[in-house]
Amino acid sequence: MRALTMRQLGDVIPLPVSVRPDPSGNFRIEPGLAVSTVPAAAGVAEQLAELLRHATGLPVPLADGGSVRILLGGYDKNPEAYRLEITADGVTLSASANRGLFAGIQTLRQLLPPTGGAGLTAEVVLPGGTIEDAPRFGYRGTMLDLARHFFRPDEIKSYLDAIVQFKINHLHLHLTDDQGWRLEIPGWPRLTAISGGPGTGCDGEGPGFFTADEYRDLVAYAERLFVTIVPEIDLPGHVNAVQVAYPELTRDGMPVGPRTDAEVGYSSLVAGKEETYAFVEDVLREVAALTPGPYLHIGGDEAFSTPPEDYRTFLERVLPMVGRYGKRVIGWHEMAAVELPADAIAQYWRIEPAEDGVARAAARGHQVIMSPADRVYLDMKYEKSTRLGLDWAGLVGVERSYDWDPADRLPGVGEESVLGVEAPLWSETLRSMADVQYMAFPRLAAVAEVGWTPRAARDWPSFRRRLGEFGPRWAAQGINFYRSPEIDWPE
Ligand code: TNX
Repeated sequence: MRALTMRQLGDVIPLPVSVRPDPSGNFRIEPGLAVSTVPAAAGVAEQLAELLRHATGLPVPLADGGSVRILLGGYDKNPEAYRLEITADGVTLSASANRGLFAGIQTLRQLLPPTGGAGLTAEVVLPGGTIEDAPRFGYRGTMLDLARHFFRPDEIKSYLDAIVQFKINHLHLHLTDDQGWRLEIPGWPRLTAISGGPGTGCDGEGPGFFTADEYRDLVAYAERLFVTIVPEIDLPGHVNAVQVAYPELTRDGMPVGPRTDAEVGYSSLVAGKEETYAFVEDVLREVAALTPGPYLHIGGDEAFSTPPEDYRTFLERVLPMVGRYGKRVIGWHEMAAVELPADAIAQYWRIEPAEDGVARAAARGHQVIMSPADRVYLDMKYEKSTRLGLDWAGLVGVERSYDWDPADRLPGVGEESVLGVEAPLWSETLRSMADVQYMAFPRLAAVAEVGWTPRAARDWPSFRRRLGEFGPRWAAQGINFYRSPEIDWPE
């Protein structure tokens, strides 16, 4: 048997809060490896066993007395916190909640060799020592734009599998926009029959939609990975697809044609029409009923063709609906121009600090999700020559997406006001999951560390080195990541 490369205990993304290596505690994986658990953690224990089977080629049953021990309870109040201890006789993972165990499993996974199926032809050794870890921010997200290009549920599941490795715990789905409507709504069948059908999306190349059952199934899959789905219905602008399907929702009731270009800001629901609110209420009620997570995102961005007075009137009617259906509202930061419900969250995407109500909202106690486009928009090109993506917020290399901080980005919005970070991926130029992977990786790994690791513990040289080591892992997983020249990728 030959020794496989053994990882260093701290070679993990995001970097854990505390890493204490102990070389005397290196643990050699041997035939007979088993995972012991308590019944309340059997689900995550099986997820870990499956990863170990894949990495080692061993059968790895769940069994009492197994050398990989999963303990639940009494560790830390933060449900995502965990402790991982590796000694010569085994591995002990503890957390107060299953989601903490799941986070710990993602760490342990990165300490296994990058390629799967090593079997007994190679020796697998885990580095000894103790990791204690907890997130800086509770919300660490990414967004997929399904309106400009639809991705099927199985594709999104594979994307979820890829992002949870970095402890990303929210997936925001941009379900509606001028070019398409991607979720079936009872009573409004033409939304999806017409605006989810053939020829929708940018260049007409992104057709498709979820039935309610498909959406429910996707949300349940995400829940097993401790990811909260955040559905977005973009209002009152970005609604051409609605008006194509239901012309009675235009200002003059006249039909409008479908749009497959990438313009923004030309469409709007009509604040002065009762039909508008009947429609919006049906949609929000249905989306809230289908979504177990706490959030409902109502867009609110780039409503350039909605007069400011109408924008206010519209939101004053619609914001309370979200609360009535039991959800906490999120909107793009433009929403902060109006009086918000106490628990409302603003998602900040601007590229320059500007006084547009976000700091005022923070002063009144609102929380903010940080998504500054010049740092975390995954649809920005890495460099001029990047084939995919846009460049209106500048070029966003890997270091640029890493080397910033959510708590000092906007004066008046400090650590206590920041709920977390989210990296949106708009899909005007994307045509496949391979395109999504190329734009997301490696930058999403950088954003994940920005959201998880304490600021004082982060630095680019360390991240850059750890990221390089991730290359073979992505390659083994078949992920089409961008081999940025900023990183030394091992062969
Ligand atoms: C701005 S950022 C938009 C989207 C575009 C994106 C392209 C925001 C809330 N709205 O409509 O897809 O730029 O980068």
